[in-house]
Amino acid sequence: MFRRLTVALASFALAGCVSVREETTEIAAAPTAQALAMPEITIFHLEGRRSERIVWLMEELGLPYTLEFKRGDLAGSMAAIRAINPGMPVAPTVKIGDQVLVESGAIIETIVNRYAPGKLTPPIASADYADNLKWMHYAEGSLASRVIADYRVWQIRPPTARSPLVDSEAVVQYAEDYLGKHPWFGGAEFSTSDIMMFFPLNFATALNIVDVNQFPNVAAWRKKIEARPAYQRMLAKARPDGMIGNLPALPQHAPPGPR
Ligand SMILES: N[C@@H](CCC(=O)N[C@@H](CS)C(=O)NCC(=O)O)C(=O)O
Repeated sequence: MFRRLTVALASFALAGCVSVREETTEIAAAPTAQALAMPEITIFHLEGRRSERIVWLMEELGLPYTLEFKRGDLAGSMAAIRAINPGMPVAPTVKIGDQVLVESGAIIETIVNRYAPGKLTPPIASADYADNLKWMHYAEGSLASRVIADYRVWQIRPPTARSPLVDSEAVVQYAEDYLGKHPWFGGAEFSTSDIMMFFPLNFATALNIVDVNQFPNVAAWRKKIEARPAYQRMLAKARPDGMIGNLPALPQHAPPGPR
């Protein structure tokens, strides 16, 4: 399906003055997607960990799923993950029909694009669409990777100076700045990137990797998330006893000066 787009192109005439030429280009418009029939979806879960993203997504979409975990027993839940996915035993591991998947971002995109097309996703031609996709990838690619690396290093050797490279504070600050101008990570509306961003932002602040007080926009966004009925349903089902197996927080450290 195509729509015609008229593009105004500036071109320089030989005389040196600027003229405007009209060109017509054909661009593919988003096809009207039809939801596919959904096979059984089983979420192999660890309480309080990234597999909550998929439970939360299914609650937001109102889609059915089976949740597999051993309540209050992270090692037992992990054994079930290892049994189904010995090569990459991580949470989430999700079985969609016969296919076993890892990587929460890929799982979320697969479920939305196949079984709930257009839901929790900004319109494809909008700037919000690209922002949503950016934060979907940023959550693991830039944010989680850096805060987890800093957490591990700082447990052994607390920071004394800001890194000249992009560090934990910088990756959270970038999110903070965006939330100063937009209500959600997908721009105007709650979208899939909010689900992706919640875990690493929470990890960064709850474990003192960054100082929560420096990021008021993130704190306000977090309150809006926690008020969502689907988030609360997720907590009731996926974390019925609250957070278990807490990792130790870092000692509160003053941010060691500017970069
Ligand atoms: N990038 C992956 C990360 C998955 C991941 O590392 N999950 C953690 C729990 S939050 C895990 O299973 N860790 C077990 C391990 O590293 O051995 C995703 O987004 O799904």
